Amino acid sequence: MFGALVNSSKALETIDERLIRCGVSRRSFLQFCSLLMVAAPFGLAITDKQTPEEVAAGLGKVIRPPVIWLHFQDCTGCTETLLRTSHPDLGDLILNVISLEYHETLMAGSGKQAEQALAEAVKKYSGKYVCVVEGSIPTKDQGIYMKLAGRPAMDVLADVGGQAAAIVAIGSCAAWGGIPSADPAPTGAVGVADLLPQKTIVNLPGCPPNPYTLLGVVLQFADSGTLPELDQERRPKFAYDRDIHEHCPRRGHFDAGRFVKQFGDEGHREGWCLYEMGCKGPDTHAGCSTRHFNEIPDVWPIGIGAPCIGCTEKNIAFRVPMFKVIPIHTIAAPPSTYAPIISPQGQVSPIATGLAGLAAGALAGAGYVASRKFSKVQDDDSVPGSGPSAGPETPEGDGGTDKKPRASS
Ligand code: FSX
Ligand code: SF4
Ligand code: F3S
Repeated sequence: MFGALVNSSKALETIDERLIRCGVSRRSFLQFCSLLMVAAPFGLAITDKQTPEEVAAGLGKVIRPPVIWLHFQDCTGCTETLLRTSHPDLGDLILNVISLEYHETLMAGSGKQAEQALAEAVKKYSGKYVCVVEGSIPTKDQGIYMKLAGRPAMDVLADVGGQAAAIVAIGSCAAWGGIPSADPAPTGAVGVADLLPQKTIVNLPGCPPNPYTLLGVVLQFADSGTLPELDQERRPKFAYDRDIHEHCPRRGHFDAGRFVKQFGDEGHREGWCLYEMGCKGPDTHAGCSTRHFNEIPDVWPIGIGAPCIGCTEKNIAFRVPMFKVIPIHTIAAPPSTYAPIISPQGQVSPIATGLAGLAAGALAGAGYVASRKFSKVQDDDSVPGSGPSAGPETPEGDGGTDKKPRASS
């Protein structure tokens, strides 16, 4: 796309030209391509290849996409996750792959100089740039709670976002309001799509999200002018199609009934399941369980022993208390009917085996009791998605569930 729109003006160079000019090693570029392939194993034309060399060959010909990056109400964690790579040259490479025309945190200029840079970039690439928005936008009281050069953030978004070829809302704040929109939302914070519903917008929620998802989307758009397939929340399916629970390395402990009961207990030290500590993995769509952060294995919330807070889900993160236990919507068994927590690891109990059969469709025995007990939790009105319709009816006097919602701290 940018090849057609921008190259004629010789304003931008290809990724290959840039990397050669800046002396970036081939090895670093291939490493970058490998990471892109891991982040987007399917659903993106640019990574739908057999080897990193093939990805590099295609990517090298892409014109570096002009990107204008706006900051609103945020913690800058989204920018940090992009640049805090474990290898310094990788962070440098990212800034060579895209053409970052404006970014308040990274640019040297300030004041009038910065405003001038923004105006010039918008004018020069009008209709051709990708606008990345980080942070939520305050709307209460005509948006006076955040101003840039005297203009409310809402106006800046309408102007800069309005002239973009596409907008990427990076992070939960830009996607749907995030932390600033948590009750009582004093500034009336909303996400980009609430203000510019007609624009082409891709939401990349996460607090923060995986940076390679951003790069994959931007580079595919630069290459072909197309976006990956999105879900109903405008999230690219290649990164948000599965839930954390599905591929969580602790899933075996969940299935065998081994749960952390308290931070620091034996189960926590052994790496058992964090469901009873409020883990929202069963209801959270994101790729974190297989695509870790900072290119370091196990660097993600559950990998370091913290429950998933559901940061990619607008009805969970900053809405449901962090340590509150959520219902399981798929057929699964409650811990009370599984093997006790003291059972040795590596042994699958007969009950758990029976529940595997239940998942395959055999609604019988302990599994049936299990699913009925879970409906006790599902009836909790304060939990989104819960309620009588969310699961089988719970008979009175069946003992209920032994799960108690925890107070948030
Ligand atoms: Fe929000 Fe980005 Fe959370 Fe922070 O700035 S998505 S608060 S990690 O980083 O906007
Ligand atoms: Fe992993 Fe959380 Fe599911 Fe346990 S509940 S298996 S920690 S995602
Ligand atoms: Fe967020 Fe949960 Fe991943 S908290 S970073 S979606 S593990």
